[in-house]
Amino acid sequence: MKNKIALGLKVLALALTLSACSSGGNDQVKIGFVVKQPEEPWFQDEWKYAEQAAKEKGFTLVKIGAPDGGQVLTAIDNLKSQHAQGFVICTPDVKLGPSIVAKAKADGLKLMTVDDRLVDGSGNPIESVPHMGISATKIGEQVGQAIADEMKKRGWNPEETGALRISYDQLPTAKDRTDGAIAALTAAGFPTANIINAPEAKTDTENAFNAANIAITQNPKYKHWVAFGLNDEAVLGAVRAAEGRGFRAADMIGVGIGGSKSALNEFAKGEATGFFGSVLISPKRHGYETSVNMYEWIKNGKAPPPLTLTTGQLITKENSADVRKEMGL
Ligand code: FCA
Repeated sequence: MKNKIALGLKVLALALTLSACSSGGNDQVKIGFVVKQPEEPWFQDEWKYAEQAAKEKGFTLVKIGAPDGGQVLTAIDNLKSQHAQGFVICTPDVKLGPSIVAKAKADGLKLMTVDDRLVDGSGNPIESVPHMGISATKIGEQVGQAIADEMKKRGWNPEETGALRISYDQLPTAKDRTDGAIAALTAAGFPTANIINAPEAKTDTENAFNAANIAITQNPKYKHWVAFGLNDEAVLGAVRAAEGRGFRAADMIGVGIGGSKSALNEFAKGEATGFFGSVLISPKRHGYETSVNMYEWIKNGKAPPPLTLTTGQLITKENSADVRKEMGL
């Protein structure tokens, strides 16, 4: 009897040791994915692909929405208390750079940024933090070129056309994108004087609508409008504002950046819309690849590439399904 109990205890002890060992594998890696605007389809897609990486590699993903600086710092502490080893972040304000770097260091967490690159006190990118962003200027140029081509096709006189630059210049990638669009437009002969700056307070549709509405009201002389901004939401806001002022599909050419649900819903509408196209970028690369990079860093000590810039491709109502398929989306 005594022997049997002793054997039973031994078996139990062995079982406990084994279960502790099995959780010492991949499932102990925990990675945070913090985004500034969790309601935006782009960020939901990034999370979706980060989840895919978590499933494939067998780590735990902690998704956190942090729309302001206070919430970013709380999120980092929260990740530490959950025993995460690192996180990927798209910050609500790139100027939080030095605080985010300091906090991650104090909490012993590896840090990588996505979409929006952290800047230091002088506004220069913090190069020590690995980053994946889009090739902002190039993609902006694709937007401007698409608008110029479509204007030509419609035979619009540039002198009678106003361009809405929905701007958010405090974010370098946003400024680069809109500057790229202007460069391509003006290279195609668009008059600089007709480009109206319409600053938005936040990078969502509602704020873009308000910015565009003011700009259109203040510039009643134009017969047609074109619009560009840092993302699809900016351009959708401009398209809605133009509609409200009587500029419908035939008198508006808006080209966004993103190509996620916001753009696809617009393309799926029965009636024509001034939202002509979008430069599709890859939430898969930005969500899946950054998460795998972070995983490799934690698990195998392999640091991510210091800087990765991804490309984009123009989609319109006609070709969006095919191009998305090509991109593996
Ligand atoms: C920024 C924008 C997002 C998305 C991302 C790639 O974070 O705010 O809408 O375009 O870059």
